[in-house]
Amino acid sequence: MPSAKPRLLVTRRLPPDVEARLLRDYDAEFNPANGVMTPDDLIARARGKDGLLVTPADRLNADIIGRLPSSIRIVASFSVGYDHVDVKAAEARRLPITNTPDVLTDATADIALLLILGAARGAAAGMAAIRDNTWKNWAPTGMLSMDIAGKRLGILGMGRIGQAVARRARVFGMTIHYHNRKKLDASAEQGAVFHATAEDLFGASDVLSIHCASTPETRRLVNAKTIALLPKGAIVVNTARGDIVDDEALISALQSGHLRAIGLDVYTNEPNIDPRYRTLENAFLLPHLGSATVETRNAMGFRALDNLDDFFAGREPRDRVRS
Ligand code: 8YV
Repeated sequence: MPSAKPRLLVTRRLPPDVEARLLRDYDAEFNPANGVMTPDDLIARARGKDGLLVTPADRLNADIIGRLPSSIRIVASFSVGYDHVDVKAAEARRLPITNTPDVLTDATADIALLLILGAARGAAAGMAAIRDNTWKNWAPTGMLSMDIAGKRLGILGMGRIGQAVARRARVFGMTIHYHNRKKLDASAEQGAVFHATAEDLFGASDVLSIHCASTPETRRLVNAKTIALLPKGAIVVNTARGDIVDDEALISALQSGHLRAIGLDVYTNEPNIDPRYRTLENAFLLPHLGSATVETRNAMGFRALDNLDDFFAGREPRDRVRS
């Protein structure tokens, strides 16, 4: 007898509580290898399914969307970012795409603060000195870094996560500047200074923290030209998407001393990052941990399932994204 539950292909293993709900409500096929599926594998396994639950590692470009079986009626992404999906191509096929906003705002903002503090306070070099046993004595002039109190934090992209970073950074005594497509109203700004262009923001940022989505407009927005606008000794932090930054320009600005330090959680071509990053002692680097807490990953999974539940119950999914 055919199952009455909607049939889902789930491209990666998910937290146990999320999988338990999935198995209760769906006829779910998991990816036993738990690696990133090749496009051909994904398309083959999607045959006979009603929906897909994917992650940012699954690049759903127009070609792959065009090759998905017609039985697939929805794609829910386990992520807030949806630059891995060609939403226009999906719309052309009337295929709804959903994401998981809100639930990872705090976790990602926390990681941005960790990067700001880690970069400003020389944490990477400090940790290396402990690990390599090269810390020989405490010195009044040793390993001096930079206070963040009193410094200007430039937030590129003042959406949910950018605003959550601003709230935290104010507590640390930073003044907030931002650039966003739209100026926020005063209650959301909380005194933050709006800059009409990214270039203006760069000129006013002792620390630049990236929180915009990756789009054709923002790709490589942080490049040799714009980095040159940052004051000498500035810090760049990225918890958004690697492709917003030009690696070559960032690394050479760090090597030349124009930048004091960087803090990165996201990279171009993850996890095969530019190997030069590993050699830079003023680079505080994390492996895409923005949303990686038990609480947040559970909430993301439940949010993705809420969207699927809505869809299969005939309701508009709450987090449907548009091109
Ligand atoms: C992870 C993210 O890529 O949600 C996003 O857009 O960038 C990250 O938090 C995601 O959680 C992995 O599924």
